Amino acid sequence: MILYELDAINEQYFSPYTWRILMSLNHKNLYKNTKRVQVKFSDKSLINHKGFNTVPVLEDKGIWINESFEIAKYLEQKYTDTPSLFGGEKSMKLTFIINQMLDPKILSILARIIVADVYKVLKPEDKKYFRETREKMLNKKIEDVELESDKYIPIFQKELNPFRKIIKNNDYMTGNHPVYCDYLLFGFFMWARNSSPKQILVKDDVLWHWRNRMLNLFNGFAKKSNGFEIK
Ligand SMILES: N[C@@H](CCC(=O)N[C@@H](CS)C(=O)NCC(=O)O)C(=O)O
Repeated sequence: MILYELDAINEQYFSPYTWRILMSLNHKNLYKNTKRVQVKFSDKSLINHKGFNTVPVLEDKGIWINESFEIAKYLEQKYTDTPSLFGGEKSMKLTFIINQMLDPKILSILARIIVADVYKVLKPEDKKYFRETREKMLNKKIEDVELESDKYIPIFQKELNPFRKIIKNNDYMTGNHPVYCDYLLFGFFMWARNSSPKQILVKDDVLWHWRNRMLNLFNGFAKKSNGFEIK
C-alpha cells in the first residue's frame, strides 16, 4: 500500500487529513505494509495523473482512492478481519456527517492560528504556491494573519466544547476504544503539533488529556513523529 502525503522540512509531516489515515492504518494493523510517499504542493505529478489534487491518496493493489473519508471507508470495507474503524454502517454514516460539519469550521479557525508556522516548515520550492493559495483563501497576507493568531486560540477552544462534553466521561469519543471519529479531530491536532510551537489547548483540559491518549496510541506512533513539544 502507498500513502501519499504532503512534504515538509525535517519530516514534520503535518497534513491533518493524512493523519486521519495514518492513525486508521495503525488501527487496522496495516501501517507496517504501508509505504509513505511525499508529494509537493508545487509538484503533484505523483497523484494528479489520476485526477487528484489533494492528499491523502491511497494506492492499494492498483486501486487509487482520495478524500480521507473515502479512504477510511475503503479500508473498513476491504479489511474486514482487522479492528473496525466505525463499528457498523450506521456509525460510518453518522461519522461522515460529523466529518462534513467539522472540517470547514475547524480548518478556517486553526488556519488563522498556524498558517504562518506551516509556511515555515514547507520545503522552499512549495512556499510560493502555498502563499498564493492560502492568502487568497484567508484574504490576507500570511504575516497579517499571524498578527491576529492569538485571538483565534480561545475561539478554537470554544468550538471544541461539544467534544469536551463527550470526552468528559469517556477515554475516547464512543467509549474505551478510539474510533475514526477520534482520528477526525486528532488529525487537526497533529497539523498543529507538527507545524507550530503554539500551544492550542490548556494543560489539564479534558481534551488535552484525550490528545495525550491519542499521541500514545500504537506505541506512541503520533508522538514519535517530528513536531513541536506539547506542554
Ligand atoms: N476533503 C479532503 C481534503 C484534503 C486536503 O485539503 N488536503 C490538503 C492537505 S492537508 C491538500 O492536499 N492540499 C493541496 C493544495 O492545497 O494544493 C480530504 O478529506 O481528504
